[in-house]
Amino acid sequence: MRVDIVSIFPEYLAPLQLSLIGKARGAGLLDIRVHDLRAFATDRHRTVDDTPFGGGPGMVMSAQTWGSALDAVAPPGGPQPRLVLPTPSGRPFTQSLAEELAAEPWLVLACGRYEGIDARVPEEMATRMPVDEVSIGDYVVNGGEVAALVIVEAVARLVPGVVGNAESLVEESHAGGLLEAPGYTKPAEWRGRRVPEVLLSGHHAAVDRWRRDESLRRTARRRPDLLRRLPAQSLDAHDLAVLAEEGWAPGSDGRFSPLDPGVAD
Ligand code: JBE
Repeated sequence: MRVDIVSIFPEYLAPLQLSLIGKARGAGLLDIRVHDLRAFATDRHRTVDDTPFGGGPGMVMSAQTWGSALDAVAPPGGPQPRLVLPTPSGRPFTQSLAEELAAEPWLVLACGRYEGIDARVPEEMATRMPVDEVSIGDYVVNGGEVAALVIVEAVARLVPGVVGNAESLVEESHAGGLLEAPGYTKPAEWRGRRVPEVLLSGHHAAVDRWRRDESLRRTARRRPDLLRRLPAQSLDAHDLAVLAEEGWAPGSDGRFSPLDPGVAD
């Protein structure tokens, strides 16, 4: 997979040289190219922003600079990438979107700063490539670079070969719309706290069942929003019994809701 990242702070993307992502680049699985937006500014001061039409605080990144940069990265008329613009006003970035993006051969990430990028840029680019304005969460960071790191890491680890043990991708949190069960390692007792006995039993089926129960309980307690999105038909009778203990049951629409509204939710 090829990933181009455009930013006024290319050094912000340096962590992509480390760890799993860095190794995958070395192995030729990922071709990540970072570009300095300022190289596409035309004035003496390399200006990339201007005051907003209509007034208001802050500065807006100019369409001309972004247009030149994106034309240089993905020349019109040639093969086109999928363009991702991290912004707090984008649609939520989820594991499911990460899976979708991981299937693309080529992504371009456009990192905005200040009050964002002139809104005509995504409009114009959408005439020749798929464009997604994406948010990593309901909080504000100083620019799209940190969000780009999150998105690239979540996507890259789903590219075949990047994560050595493919099983760890199946087991982890969010894989099946549920949170992952808690993990433990030696010693079996630490400061008087014992590891759940079933994990020491060597009884694999019992361990799997216990982990499934913990996933369901954790999801119900910590992320009722995820539980509401879970199709009841994907669960067996034992799963339903565990969730009933947590105060949740499926309705006629096959969706979960609290048995005692206002308590579990
Ligand atoms: O979520 N995001 O993609 C952001 C981008 C820029 C600033 N804050 C964000 N949350």
